[in-house]
Amino acid sequence: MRLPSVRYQQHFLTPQEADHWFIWLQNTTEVHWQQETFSIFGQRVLAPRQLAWIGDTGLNYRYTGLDHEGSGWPESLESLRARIERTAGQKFNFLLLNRYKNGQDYMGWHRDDETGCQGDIASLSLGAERRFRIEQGSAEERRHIDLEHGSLMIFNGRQRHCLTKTKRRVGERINLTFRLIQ
Ligand SMILES: O=C(O)CCC(=O)C(=O)O
Repeated sequence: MRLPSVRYQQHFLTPQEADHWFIWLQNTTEVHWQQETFSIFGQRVLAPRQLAWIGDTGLNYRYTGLDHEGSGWPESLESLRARIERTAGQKFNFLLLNRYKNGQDYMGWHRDDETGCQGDIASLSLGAERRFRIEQGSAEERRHIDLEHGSLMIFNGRQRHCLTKTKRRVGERINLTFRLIQ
């Protein structure tokens, strides 16, 4: 598989660490899950997943017309953030978390190219394995990676990408994307 703009580390976390973070994220009161709505052909529809975010205090990541303001990082996530920064070779000041309850939850094709987005995105996967697709240059040049529990993928968010639906019976998945916002 030729994936020049994507670095994938299958066993970034040990199975024990991956289980720990998955359970922690499902239960902690430090992460505030919500289901956003977005506009499609003039109508508000519920996003097919749950979302939460964490960011440096005062930082606002605005996308799909909505503000996402940071109010500081929980102490418990600091060592994970530092480890991911070391692996990626860059700083991260914002974290978006997506929670897919089963194979019918997904994220459609999009680019993370809002003004202020810098560097690469580091994406940590927990829970059910799901298929991520990314375009490389042109729409015809698509690649996919099946993102495993405890894996880390570092990619260029300006390239169109998505997380596809699946008819397979899969359980919950939580994805953390570490970002650098100006
Ligand atoms: O859940 C995933 O792996 C995809 C996340 C994604 O595409 C994004 O956050 O921009």
